[in-house]
Amino acid sequence: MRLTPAQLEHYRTYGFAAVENLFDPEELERLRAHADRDLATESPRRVLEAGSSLVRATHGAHLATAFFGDLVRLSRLIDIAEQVVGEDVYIHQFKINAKSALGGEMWEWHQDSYFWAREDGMHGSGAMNVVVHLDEVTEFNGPLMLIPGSHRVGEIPASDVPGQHGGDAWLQTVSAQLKYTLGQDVLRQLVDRHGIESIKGPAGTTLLFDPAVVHGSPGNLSPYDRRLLIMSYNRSDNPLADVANPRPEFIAARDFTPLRRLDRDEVPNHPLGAPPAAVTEPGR
Ligand SMILES: O=C(O)CCC(=O)C(=O)O
Repeated sequence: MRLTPAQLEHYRTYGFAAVENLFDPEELERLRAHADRDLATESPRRVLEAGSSLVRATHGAHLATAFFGDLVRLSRLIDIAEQVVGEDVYIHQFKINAKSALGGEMWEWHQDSYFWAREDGMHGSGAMNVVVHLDEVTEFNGPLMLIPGSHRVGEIPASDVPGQHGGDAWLQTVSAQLKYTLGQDVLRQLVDRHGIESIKGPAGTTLLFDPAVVHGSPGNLSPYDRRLLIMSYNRSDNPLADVANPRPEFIAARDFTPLRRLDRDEVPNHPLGAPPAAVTEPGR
């Protein structure tokens, strides 16, 4: 599957593009079942909302489960990723964000690329995010919000909350109080110029976005969950540099081997089976 020239043009101009019908209803059902299984499984990859037993997210499910390991290798995804970034790709990050009903917390405004440069040593611009919404998204359950065109501004200075290093320090890069966020003045200038777009739509709504696009999302005050998957592809020839305190492999993969496409472009029908294996650190 390839993007149309209009979709590609939209992506280059605004930093994001919607893709319709990437998954059919049965495939979406499988995605939800396996996402729920991963979210329900205790593991070092799983993060809770601060001071709560609600699950915020899991990371690196593609390393821990055959289902998600195969999902990222679907031709339809690799075709699009290669079309956009122009080369062989691997998965830098894989997140399942739960944004639970009545308590899923916000994501502050940020650029993913800012985190990836500082925390992971990713310096080129060879990456692309694929977001698949597993639930209907409305203005009430915490939609993703983007500042269109902000990827063309480049790296935008962010506040740096002084943090610890090693151990659990990576949690600061995925919690509701993010390590690097944009200040009000900078945001105001950006929004004055570019506006804000919020992504709403039925379950299955799929969005591609450039990791340099400024984005965030409010908390979920509705009685409906807003689960989503984010698969971050990066060019295999844009590997991470060494950094002093690398984040765990399940947050920032260091195996840059190009992904091989699955033989069939079908969402795998693996039984839910046993819970996913624990990912141990370092490596896999
Ligand atoms: O789940 C969301 O609403 C936003 C997620 C996000 O910004 C991120 O994972 O970097």
